[in-house]
Amino acid sequence: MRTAVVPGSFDPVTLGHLDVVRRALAVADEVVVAVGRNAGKSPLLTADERRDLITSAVADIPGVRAEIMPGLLVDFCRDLAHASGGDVVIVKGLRGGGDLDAEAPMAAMNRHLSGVETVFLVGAGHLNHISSSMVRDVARHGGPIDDLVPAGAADLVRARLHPGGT
Ligand code: COD
Repeated sequence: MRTAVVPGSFDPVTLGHLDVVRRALAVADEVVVAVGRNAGKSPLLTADERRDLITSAVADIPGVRAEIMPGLLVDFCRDLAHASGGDVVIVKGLRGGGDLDAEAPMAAMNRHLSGVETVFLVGAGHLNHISSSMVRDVARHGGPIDDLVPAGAADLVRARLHPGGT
């Protein structure tokens, strides 16, 4: 059994993230979407909210589930490997060179810490412009985000950014 861990902040999860999650099944028997904390970011949504949005979005994809990752990604991977008795690989999406510059040191550090490898999937061209930060920014200024995120996410982001409904 091979498990792919797809980690991220997912604040909120986007259609770009979900494309990578689906495609991760090409390299693993099951996929665990790990909702983590990026030390450089202050999340808009709670970890429970971010996990629940993903759980709803992947409900129709067998072999995919979402969990909160409380600490280091490598510790999360090690615990999963112990629980399943199988192999774990990290899977991430790359939208372009900027992502590679950011992701390569993380992949090297995770391999250094634990030996776990990271597999990169090239982002789908029509989704490469989507990021959680841009979704939040568009919504903050009242723009439409419904075709960038899965059902339920847009309403939650808008409610959090505009509690009075304005
Ligand atoms: N198409 C394809 N891929 C995409 C798209 C898209 N449209 N949008 C985003 N992605 C990819 C990103 O390249 C990234 O790989 C991934 O999706 C997640 O993106 P975000 O923005 O949701 O998440 P990040 O980058 O903030 O997540 C960082 C982590 C939480 C994974 C990282 O900080 C982490 O591992 N934290 C746990 C603590 C830890 O282990 N730290 C040491 C790391 S070396």
